[in-house]
Amino acid sequence: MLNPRRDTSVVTIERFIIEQEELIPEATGALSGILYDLALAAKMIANKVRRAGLADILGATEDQNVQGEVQQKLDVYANETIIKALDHGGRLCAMGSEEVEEFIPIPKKFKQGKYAILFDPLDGSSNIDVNIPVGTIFSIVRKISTGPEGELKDLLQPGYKQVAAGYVLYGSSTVLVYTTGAGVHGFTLDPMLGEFLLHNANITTPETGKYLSVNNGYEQLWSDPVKNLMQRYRGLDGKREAMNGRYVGSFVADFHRNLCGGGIFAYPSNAKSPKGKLRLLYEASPMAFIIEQAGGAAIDGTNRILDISPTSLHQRTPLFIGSKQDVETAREFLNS
Ligand code: FDP
Repeated sequence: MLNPRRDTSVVTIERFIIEQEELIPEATGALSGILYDLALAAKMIANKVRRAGLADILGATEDQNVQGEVQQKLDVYANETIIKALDHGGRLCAMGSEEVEEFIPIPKKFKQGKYAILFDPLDGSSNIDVNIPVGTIFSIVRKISTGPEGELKDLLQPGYKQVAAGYVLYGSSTVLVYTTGAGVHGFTLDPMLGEFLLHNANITTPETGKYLSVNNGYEQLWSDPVKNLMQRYRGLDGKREAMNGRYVGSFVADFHRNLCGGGIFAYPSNAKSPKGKLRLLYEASPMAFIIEQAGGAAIDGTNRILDISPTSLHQRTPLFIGSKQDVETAREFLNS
């Protein structure tokens, strides 16, 4: 039987964005424009990722990124593609990339806009060479500085100020999921048409779920409360059914599976990484906006991720994100 939404979907991302924009009388189209540009960049990156084993784009460059990690060639390609897709439209005043140490200004030759964007161009990139899904994450905020050009403070805003956030998963198909604060919507790239088609409007995540995504390799470095929490999730204290362990090691892939099936992704602090690994502005905050819109929750162990005021572009945060009840369990264990 045909699934009328999926099998005959003629709702392209462009049409969907326009229809959403029409619901907001004061909208100028600038945010819609940024989302189109991101969809274009995503198609270009997807095209490159698909050809990764064929063209000379696998492997590392000679450089390290700001986190001291070796940069993959595709990291660099994805970063440049997003910057070039977005810098000239007159809609943005500043950009921040997980791959770039400093804030990225809009070149003077282009008009300045009223939004700022932060993005992780290719998350999970240590997986690229072995054909495991990777992703792009983005977060859009309003300009708050009053001068003619964007400033660092435009990027350093708490997550509850986001006007849009989303991710692209380059997996068995390419999926783009975003929110502008009115639900979470998912699109799949039809590679023959070159269009993102709506496959799931108003995605919600289960209240509690079956998937547990955590890197158990850090167990000996965890605090006792974190160890006890993981015992609970694994059903070892007899108080809940064991969750299924699933850890791709690509945050976007782990997040997407858990958004759809329910459960929790955790990257706790550990003795070697007291702030965990994930970046507040490029990873945790946008995904927190999405999960809350889908009915889930995200905390750093104690605080709601969206309430944290960032002090630097690349700051890290511990993260517990997913189904509401499973995140609540984390809060109980880590604050008792
Ligand atoms: P990567 O370093 O491959 O870019 O934050 C980046 C990230 O991947 C996440 O996508 C992933 O969830 C995490 O790191 C994996 O870290 P561990 O190897 O420490 O588990």
